[in-house]
Amino acid sequence: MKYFCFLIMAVMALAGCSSRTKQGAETQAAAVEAKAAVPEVEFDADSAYARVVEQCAFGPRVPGSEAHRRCGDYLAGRLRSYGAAVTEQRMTLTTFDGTEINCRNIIGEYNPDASKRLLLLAHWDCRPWADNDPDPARRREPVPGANDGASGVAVLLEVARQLSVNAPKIGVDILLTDAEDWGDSGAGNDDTWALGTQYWAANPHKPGYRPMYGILLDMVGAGGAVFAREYFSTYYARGIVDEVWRVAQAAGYGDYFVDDSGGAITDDHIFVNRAGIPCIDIIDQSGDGGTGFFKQWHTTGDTPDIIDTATLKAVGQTMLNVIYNY
Ligand code: AHN
Ligand code: ZN
Repeated sequence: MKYFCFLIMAVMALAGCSSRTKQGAETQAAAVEAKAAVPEVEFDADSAYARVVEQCAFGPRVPGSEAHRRCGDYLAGRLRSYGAAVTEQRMTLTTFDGTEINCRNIIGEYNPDASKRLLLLAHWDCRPWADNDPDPARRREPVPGANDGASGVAVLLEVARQLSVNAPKIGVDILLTDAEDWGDSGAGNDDTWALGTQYWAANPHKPGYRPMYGILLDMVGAGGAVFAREYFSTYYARGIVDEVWRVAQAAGYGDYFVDDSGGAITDDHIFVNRAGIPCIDIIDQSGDGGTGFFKQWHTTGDTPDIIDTATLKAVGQTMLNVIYNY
């Protein structure tokens, strides 16, 4: 019996030895690198989904509405509860149709003194009209904004919760932008959209604010989402697109983060780029509805039931991997 045990141990030792010698320095280095790339922090998509439901429970967050006011308080409170240093920009903006709206951009900072920073942003307001609704009678109702609004915010709130538990090496700023969606869909005028971000770009929350780059999340929760490489993102920040898509694909989310080149989309990132901060847009261009976006885009059907936790996970985990790879 003793002899038998010894034999097994000897064989195991020899096998281990030979496999070790076979493993070249390069493979070992690759293994170490792969290990370092494994996310230390797990994005909880169920938590993110709960944040979508909570936002939608206020009703459509149309600027000026009671739902908007109450949800703004909720968002600032959430960021505070996750340990962010929260500042708010409150301003009155005039929309293309002449409406004066009380707006607020909500900013949560992590590691405020770190010079190497990342800006993560998403709009939290809802479009006042579901002008794309299949039922013409409902086109003057507001959009519930589960995907178009709440999904990006929900992912960033779960990122914030993780940041409060695992301090990142770099600084991270979460910017929840207002009045993105009160734009004129009839005119080819960029400037009617993203009013909150335009205000922020002209009045940064910190003078001389210079993050390394920004990542905008817009419509990041619908089942079957496809994140093609959006045109302006590639134009202004190709290297960042490449890196974020590489990180996503390495984590197994290549079905979402595809290598196709996408359309040119007027969104918050345009005004961040124009302010000199490279910024990409992760935006669902699955094109299901013929609009180029998800099927329920700017309809009354943009409700939490169309949100898929697998999509939230793909985007949220990619954000965490990007942050914690520094
Ligand atoms: C336009 O339709 C011009 N831009 C889409 C930006 C947007 C609307 N994102 C969410 N809702
Ligand atoms: Zn919209």
